Amino acid sequence: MAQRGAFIVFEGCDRAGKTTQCKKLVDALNRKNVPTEFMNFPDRSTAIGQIINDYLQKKIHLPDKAVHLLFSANRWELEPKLREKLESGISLVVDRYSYSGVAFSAAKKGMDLQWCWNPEIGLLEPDAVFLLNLSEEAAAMRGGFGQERYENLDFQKQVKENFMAMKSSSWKLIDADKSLEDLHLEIMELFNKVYTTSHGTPFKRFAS
Ligand code: 2DT
Repeated sequence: MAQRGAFIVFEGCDRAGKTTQCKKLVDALNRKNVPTEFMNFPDRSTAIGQIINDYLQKKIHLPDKAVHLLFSANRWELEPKLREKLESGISLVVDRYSYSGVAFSAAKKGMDLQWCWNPEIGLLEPDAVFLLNLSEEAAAMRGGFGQERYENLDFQKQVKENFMAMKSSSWKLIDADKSLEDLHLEIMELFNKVYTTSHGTPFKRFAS
């Protein structure tokens, strides 16, 4: 049986360069014959993802708890796909995951962090989380916010605090305020370490 792939999640606030770095990492690994695929959450291509997309684009309104459960359901509907890919030896580089789910929902009034975690219990736990961290000043230099829900400074500050509160030993805090190439090299090094240790270890799942 093939050794399982590594499961890496990128998290961080807007404009930290997550998506660009995820894609650069996937390309570089495939060039080195490490089979790797990119995935992102929310995955807007599914039926559930389309409702999430309408919500993010402010076309519809949904109660906070209902939309939280939809984001989680979006991960659960893709869980078999993630598992199959990892089991077949493909590594996954995933742009946002449960941590965004909790950090964004818990930044809303009246939303409790533990309540937000509950639907994530049992999902696959990544081998490492790369948290791209960017100061507010550096983020402001990279241009303004877009039009989607959550794209404002106060909300993003709360989200950042929530990420910090969730940080554990498998998280790598990465200063994103550097050139694309320097950041990429740092990420490659971190990936290599995670890749060698994750091989041969069983999957972990989120516990309470
Ligand atoms: P993108 O800009 O990366 O497409 O994200 N979000 C994301 C949640 O509120 N809950 C979740 O579970 C996830 C994965 C973060 C769109 C926005 O959706 C938020 C930003």
